[in-house]
Amino acid sequence: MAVLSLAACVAFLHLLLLFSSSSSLRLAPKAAESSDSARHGSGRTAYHFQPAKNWQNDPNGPMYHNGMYHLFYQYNPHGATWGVGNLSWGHSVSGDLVNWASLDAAIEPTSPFDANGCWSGSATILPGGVPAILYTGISADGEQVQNVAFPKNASDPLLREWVKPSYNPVIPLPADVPGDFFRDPSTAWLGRDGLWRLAVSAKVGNAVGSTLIYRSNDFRLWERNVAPLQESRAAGMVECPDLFPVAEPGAEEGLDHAPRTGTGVRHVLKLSATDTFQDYYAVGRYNDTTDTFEPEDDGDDCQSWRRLDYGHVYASKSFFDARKNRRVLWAWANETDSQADDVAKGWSGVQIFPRKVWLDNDGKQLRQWPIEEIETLRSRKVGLLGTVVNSGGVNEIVGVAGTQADVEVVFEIPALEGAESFEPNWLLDPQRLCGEKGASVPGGIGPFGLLVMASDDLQEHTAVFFRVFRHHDKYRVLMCTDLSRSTTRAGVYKPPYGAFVDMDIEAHGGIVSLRTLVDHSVVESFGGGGRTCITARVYPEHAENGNSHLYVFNNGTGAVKVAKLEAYELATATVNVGDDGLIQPSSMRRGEA
Ligand code: DQQ
Repeated sequence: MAVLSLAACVAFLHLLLLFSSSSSLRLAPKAAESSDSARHGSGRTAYHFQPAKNWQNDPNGPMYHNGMYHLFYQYNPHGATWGVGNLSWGHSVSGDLVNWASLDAAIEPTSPFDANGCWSGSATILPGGVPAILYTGISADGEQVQNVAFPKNASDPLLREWVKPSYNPVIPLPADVPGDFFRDPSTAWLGRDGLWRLAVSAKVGNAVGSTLIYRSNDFRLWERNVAPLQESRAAGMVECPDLFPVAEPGAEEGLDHAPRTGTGVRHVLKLSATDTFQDYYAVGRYNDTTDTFEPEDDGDDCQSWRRLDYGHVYASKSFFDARKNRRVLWAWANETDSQADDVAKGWSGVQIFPRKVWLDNDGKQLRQWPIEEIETLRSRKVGLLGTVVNSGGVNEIVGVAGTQADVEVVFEIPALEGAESFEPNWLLDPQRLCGEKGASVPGGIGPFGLLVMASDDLQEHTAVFFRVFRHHDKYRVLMCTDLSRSTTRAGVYKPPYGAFVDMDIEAHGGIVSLRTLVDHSVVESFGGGGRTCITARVYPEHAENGNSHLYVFNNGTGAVKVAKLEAYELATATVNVGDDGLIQPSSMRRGEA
């Protein structure tokens, strides 16, 4: 009892600290220490978002509200697997999107309209500042329906308790949609006519991946628009729709959903396709009268659109961050080891490090970049300037812990003419090309890049690299993450990942940049200034107990110059941990402290 009250006092002091600043949670990161190795066993991350234990999948309802960031997430409180009927909305809060405190689940499957699970959805800040959650409930009859929930006390800065009105579901299953194909309401937005809109995924009639629009004037009675927002007829079910406006090409600020007039305004539609388990997006025109979306350059099938990430990322969701006037993206990066491994370690699933997203200068593609708050974790720094890496060269970057690092490197190709010639059919399947031309296959210009999470003897390493090809009078840049040597452990999925970077390297003076975030089991890479992103999950055996190394390499014939390299060791963020003095209000209430 005495121990409990002491713990409660410590927790209360932390709670006071928590609110001593209106705009930021005082959850401090701590330097990477050897004692962290137990915590990081089996790939547990140091600064990517994870609950303390159990299963998580999609990010849900991210928002910035009253000086606080909220992240909800699909959570199974009863174990490390998905657990269909158990899904709840886990809930954490943060002052900086880096350090997080865990709260009680916001929504749990306790009502007839969600008795079999509370699935994905979004948050909307209503006029007057009160947030609302829209989510999919799996009803007692096993049907997917759309529900609403509101804070019990909107002036609670943590928004700890949520109320599900008894008038739910606000959108029952339509007659032409099968019971298990109607889900994932988007953030709602107000049209110029004063009506709310939301987008929701459905399979209408025969195998059509539709995104439907519903309108409402009171957030309670919703009416379906006859036309869908978009149809991906060749795709199966699509999920987790995200429609958002983007500022003019090259402008990095984000836009909220306020109605915008004029023909210049463009939107991005992101869909998650169940057939491929990938997220796709198109830049296009959203017509706010007909509530339809036309991709500008891409066809109707979302599976022919650009991918948000060419690695292992799904069910992404963005939100407008009014604090910093930017659009921020979250996404789920699932495990790639076995389910038995997940059960043994007691957890599964991480979120990508939050990314700022904006429309590139070319007006066609998004750029993505880790939010600047990551810099608060940076500690030791090492660098290179103007180092030439000759053919076959492998230069170690010494001085930062290779399991928790942020590496930014600018490569310069002195002579692009040495590039291999390109076969046009390679455009069809860059992932396969990365498999055939892995890091150990020499080329003309490249492969060159980083070896991360490398063991002393290099038996284990993950290669993130580029190859440059000559295609008629143009150059094409291929970016790959080669997992073939990432771990010696059996039973891990180790595909090659790859995509072309949509940039003119010649016009950029032969320069291409790479940024890679390394976090125990996550290797998250941004090529060409965030035009191409590849997130991989890795499970190197050597990293369980100690050193991991970092190298720059060049396995091409032509020399490559490292115009600039900055590698930072990153401290361990405070992410939903309850056993090191951090406040955890939910445990306090349950007397578990
Ligand atoms: N995950 C949720 C669904 C969504 C899917 C269930 C996407 O709402 O469609 O956990 O990963």
